[in-house]
Amino acid sequence: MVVASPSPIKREKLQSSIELPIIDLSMERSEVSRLIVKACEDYGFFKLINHGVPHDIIDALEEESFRFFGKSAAEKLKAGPASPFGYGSKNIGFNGDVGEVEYLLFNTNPLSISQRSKFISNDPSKFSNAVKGYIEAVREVGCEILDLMAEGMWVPDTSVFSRLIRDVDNDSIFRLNHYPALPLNLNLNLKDRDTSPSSALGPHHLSQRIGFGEHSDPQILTILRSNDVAGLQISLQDGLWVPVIPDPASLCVNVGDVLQAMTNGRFVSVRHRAMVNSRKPRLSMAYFGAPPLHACISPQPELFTPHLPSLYRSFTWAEYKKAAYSLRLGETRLDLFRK
Ligand code: GA4
Repeated sequence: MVVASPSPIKREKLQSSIELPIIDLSMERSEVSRLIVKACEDYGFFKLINHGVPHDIIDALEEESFRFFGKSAAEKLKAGPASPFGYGSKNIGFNGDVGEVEYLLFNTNPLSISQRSKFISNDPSKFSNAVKGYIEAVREVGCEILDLMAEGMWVPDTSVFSRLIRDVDNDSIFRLNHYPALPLNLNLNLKDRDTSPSSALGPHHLSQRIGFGEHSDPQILTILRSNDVAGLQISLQDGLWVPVIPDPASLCVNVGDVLQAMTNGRFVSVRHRAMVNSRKPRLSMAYFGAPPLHACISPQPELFTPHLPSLYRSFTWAEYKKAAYSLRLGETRLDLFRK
């Protein structure tokens, strides 16, 4: 295994927090689909309200998750290693990426809980029912959003995207992330010292620690719910990181690489990362809707224009997933599939 060397401290541009575009699922359907398309073109991210996932389902899973992450390290390790499914701590993927995060990663199809749930919870069926209930509800929301996207882009086959995650062989996964509260990093790196008169930071400064490094999500669509602790940041332009205001009542939806390819680049799979909060632990639950391994991914011909012919070659999800796992977290892997 490759061991990562600590990344150099870079001076980064950080913008004040933004409110993502808000999509209210209870609004009129054509308006919702129009707004979703706009958000996916402009930001690759949006905030979903009135999503219909019952609060008791979310609360049950949050409670079970905190109970697990509150256990001793030795107890939690019994639910590991993450290969890739199971409990993992600090290691992300297999190529040396690390972050201040611990997590449980599950295959949703079939749900890969049963063998491990006895190590995860003292009441294993309570834990697996909480995960099952949440995944079922959130998958329905995911299918609805994908149909609305197709409608909003006037793609005649409106289930062209949702069909992939409804497929009996879909490869969707689910992740519970726990970012423990950690003090700020004291950066004393003289080489990186900013001595310019405009620097308000002085000879050294305090910076937040990285929980999950910058990356794009490989799948079709990600649906993320987090507690009321800030941490998610998105990269809107090169080098500019924008913190997203946390909202536990909403779901945060983002476009994955496969959807960027299928929309011929009209939707953007935006790079994001998670920072650690210095005072409160952050808990996020992420559903990654993915096609079956054998599914052939190609840009939708309806989305070609004379100025924008097909940008990506056809590939299978198995091929793409293999590429993702063979590269580092922050790699822009979709470029390898450009024509
Ligand atoms: C990013 C999105 C999901 O969390 C994930 C991650 C996966 C992992 O943590 O094992 C990957 C990462 C994610 C992208 C590139 C590869 C695979 C780590 C990594 C270096 C579960 C996924 O599907 O892709």
